[in-house]
Amino acid sequence: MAEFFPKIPKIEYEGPKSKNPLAYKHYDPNQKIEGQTMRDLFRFSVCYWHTFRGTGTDPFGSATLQRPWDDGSNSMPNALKRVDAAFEFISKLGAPFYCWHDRDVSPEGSTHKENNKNFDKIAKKLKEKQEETGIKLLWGTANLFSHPRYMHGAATTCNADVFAYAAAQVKKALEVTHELGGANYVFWGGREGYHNLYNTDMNRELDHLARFMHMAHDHAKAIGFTGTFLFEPKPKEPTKHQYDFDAAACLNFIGRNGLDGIVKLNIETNHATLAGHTMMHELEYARIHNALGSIDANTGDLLLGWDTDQFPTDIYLTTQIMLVLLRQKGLSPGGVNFDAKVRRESFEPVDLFHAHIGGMDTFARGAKIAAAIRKDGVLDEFVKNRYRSFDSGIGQKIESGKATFADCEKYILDKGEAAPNESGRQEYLENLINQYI
Ligand code: XUL
Ligand code: CO
Repeated sequence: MAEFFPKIPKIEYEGPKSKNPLAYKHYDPNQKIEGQTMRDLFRFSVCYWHTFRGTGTDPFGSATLQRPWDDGSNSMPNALKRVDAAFEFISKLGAPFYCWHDRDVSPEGSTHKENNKNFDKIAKKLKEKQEETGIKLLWGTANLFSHPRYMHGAATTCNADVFAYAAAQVKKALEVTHELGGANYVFWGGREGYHNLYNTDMNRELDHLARFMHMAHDHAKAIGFTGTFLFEPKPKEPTKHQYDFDAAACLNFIGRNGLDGIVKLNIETNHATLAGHTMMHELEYARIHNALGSIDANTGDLLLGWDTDQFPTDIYLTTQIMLVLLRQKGLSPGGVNFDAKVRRESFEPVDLFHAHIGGMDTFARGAKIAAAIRKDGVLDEFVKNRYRSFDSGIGQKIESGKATFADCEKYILDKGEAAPNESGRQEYLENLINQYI
């Protein structure tokens, strides 16, 4: 069979001195970081939607991206051919995983019966290609936002038939994810939110969303799917008030609806910054709640302020991400999925390689830097020391739940004034991190 990327060789690790743009300078899949190979630590994944369905359209202009294998149609032969192009790309890149929405890989039919028939045929081909190349499915998900039927949302729609349609769609997406050995299943809210409370019963909508997730979990149990469910926070776009605003909102929803331990989080960088947080904040917030499942690796542009989904190239960012990920020894069964797209001006197929190579190298560098910081123990030591007043005396009594307000009052009345504060040394610590970058 003719190749889709004929001029591109298999991308290899050549080390930091290499000048070859089509080689890894830092991502060496066999190199170990804190006892784990980079391959296992990152579990890099290529997303099907941006990389194989992106066209370069924006609200002002039409498609720009050259994808010679794709005739732009919604036909099955085109979808099947795209699978070959996708697996050639992912194999040459050397990424171990990929992920999809149902409609990225499989054309929408005129009935749900036809959807399922198309999906079965595509799934068969995906399975063959997975077996042939060893590439695995990191997660599957369903597109519950593009079709006009989902204008009011899917699980949070006001139309019960649309809820039922979404349930049928997720049932099938779960079954295909399971059939393809998917390690996780993602819920991103899509249109699960609202624009105006004049027409919205928020309580009812949130109840329906919880019901939907429980129904998905019940079906997973019925078919033997044991992968992790992941909820992906995003504060805005497409609705004004998304119910999955940030990690804290998602965790509140999970806890309030009996989904603890069933649903974890898939944290995306650009969504974190749109919510007014840093990625490091969102990751640590999820981690301390034992809910950091996977990440969508990308970055936004703070000067633009929408979901630009750019590839990550900032070493400070990936250092901060890796400082958190190394605390929990990586993400498995989750991974680092490039939910990112090349700019519409980067229209040649080779740009897809530059983008992913850059993202993987930036993560590898961040991991090396984070591991060096952790090895010296400077940050951990500083933080531990900062809270030492809680290791004994009144602090220990407070932490262990043995102190009452009355105990605190007596302690302070006896003492007269609190012990003096110490400097937080933020600038000193920022300088210290710079020494490792
Ligand atoms: C949208 C987004 C989605 C999810 C999967 O902003 O990030 O692509 O990752 O539905
Ligand atoms: Co995402």
